[in-house]
Amino acid sequence: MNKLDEFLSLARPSSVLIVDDYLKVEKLKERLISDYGFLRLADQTSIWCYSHPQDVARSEEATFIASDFALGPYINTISKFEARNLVKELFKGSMENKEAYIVPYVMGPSNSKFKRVGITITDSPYVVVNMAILNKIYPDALKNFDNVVLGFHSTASMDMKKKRVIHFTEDLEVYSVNTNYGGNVLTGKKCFSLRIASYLGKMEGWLAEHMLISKIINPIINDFTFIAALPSACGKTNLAMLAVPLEYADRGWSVETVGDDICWIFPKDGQLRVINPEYGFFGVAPGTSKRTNPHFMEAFEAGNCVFTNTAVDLDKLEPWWEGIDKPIPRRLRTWQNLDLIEPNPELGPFAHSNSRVTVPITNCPCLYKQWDNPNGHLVHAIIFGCRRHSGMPVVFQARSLDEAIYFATMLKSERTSAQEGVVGALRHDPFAMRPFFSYPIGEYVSHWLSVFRSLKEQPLFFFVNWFKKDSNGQFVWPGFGENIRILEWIIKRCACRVSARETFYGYIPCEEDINLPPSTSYSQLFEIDPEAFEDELDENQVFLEALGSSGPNELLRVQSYLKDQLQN
Ligand code: OXD
Ligand code: MN
Repeated sequence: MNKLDEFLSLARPSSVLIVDDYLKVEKLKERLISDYGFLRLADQTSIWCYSHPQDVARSEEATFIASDFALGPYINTISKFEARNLVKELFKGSMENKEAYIVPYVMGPSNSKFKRVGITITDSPYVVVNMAILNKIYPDALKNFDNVVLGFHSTASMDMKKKRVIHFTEDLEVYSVNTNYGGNVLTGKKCFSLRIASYLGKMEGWLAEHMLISKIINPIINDFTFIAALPSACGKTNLAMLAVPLEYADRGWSVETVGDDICWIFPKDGQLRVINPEYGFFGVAPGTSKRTNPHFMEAFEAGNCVFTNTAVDLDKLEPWWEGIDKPIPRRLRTWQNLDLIEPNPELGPFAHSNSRVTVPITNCPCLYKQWDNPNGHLVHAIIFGCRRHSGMPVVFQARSLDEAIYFATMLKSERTSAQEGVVGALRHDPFAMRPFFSYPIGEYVSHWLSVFRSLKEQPLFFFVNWFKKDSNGQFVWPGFGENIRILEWIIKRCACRVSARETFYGYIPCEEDINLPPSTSYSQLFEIDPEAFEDELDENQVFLEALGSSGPNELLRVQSYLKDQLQN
């Protein structure tokens, strides 16, 4: 018996449908409307859905890696034996009286040697409809199960206390149960593309990262490619599809998107090639507007989207959320399916702060034409970003590979609503991968160092923070389209067009080399309190020690160099 049959005899669905074409997906979309009370929106191709009120974000506490070894900080481990027993218990009869859907799919361009394939079995039509946007249906995956990543998902009883997402990295299997939230259940996404793929990358010499991929068309370096890691809900999608201000557009600048969330990185002939394994976006809705991300708004208008936990304007049958820059609708359905007439704004928010839009990548008006080039894209710059009101300048460049890896490991960011828990608290988020590590962080850092040391051409490393505030709590940087000014400096550094000012934490722009908007103050953007930095180094020391024996010595060396420099 193969693994799929074994699973089916455990979960016991009443019937099984192989979803090997998009017509079947359309029928399931119909079912979401007829059986689940979701809405078809005015464009006729997009739908609106809502969720269980406690199933609105990724659940880090419920996510596990099955391993017989302790894997260190940020990884919940469960022994393989216990995990197998738990899977049996949680999935036993979980699909009774339900239909099971088998979805074969490919990640990455199907004609690329970098591609990987997966099969997901689920009892949730919502999952199928979303996966058909984010992944490409690929019936060939069913021919041979070798090296195929298998995802097993059941909404079961939706008992939130029994929510689990369990990964067997060596066996290429993921089990997700008692949840229907995208990041927990779209097994091609975080589970496969990050957790399983980064484990495979470690074994095979490549990297799977929580990064966007974008091109900048510009007069300095033709076809410039950068990849950028930012924690969840910190602006990856906005940066990936940045709309440049007129002043830049008139001078031939634009940003074109390759991917907004996941990047697979392959060293090849001494260079770095990257692909986006996904076929769509799963972006945060609140705050998105014609002003903040006009390209994403245009992508929604192209249809075939799934809006989850937004509000709906019932007169226009259009989605609505806080920050959309449209008045609160007269007749509104809230994210929890409550209909209100002329709602009192104080009763809001009406959309959940982590409400999402699932969008086909081909809807993106600024999609790079050869986004799915089977050979991938050559990387010029790597950016790490975070959300911090203090302690990090708006941009700096790392002075060396070791320092870059040190600062990436020590990345910290304020918590957002993309994960369950209290929003705003500063927490370590190494490489913006904290929720997605599947093997010890120290080994992960060593793997990065070994991949980058093998290169003949090194990309440059930069760190950005669009969220720095002044002493009155006001943002010091306007963000969004204006971020192109920072990217311009990054390109100039990559092209060796400008020198830089060295500080105790790295290189920052010389005032005359960066085109700052008139409303900003150079010193506010770049100044960091040396005493606070020193405290942070002490705290980093504790973090490094927690990595234990797997923490590479390079990080300790950078740590003591930074400390000496400060003291001198
Ligand atoms: C996402 C996330 O959905 O990081 O991309 O949570
Ligand atoms: Mn993400």
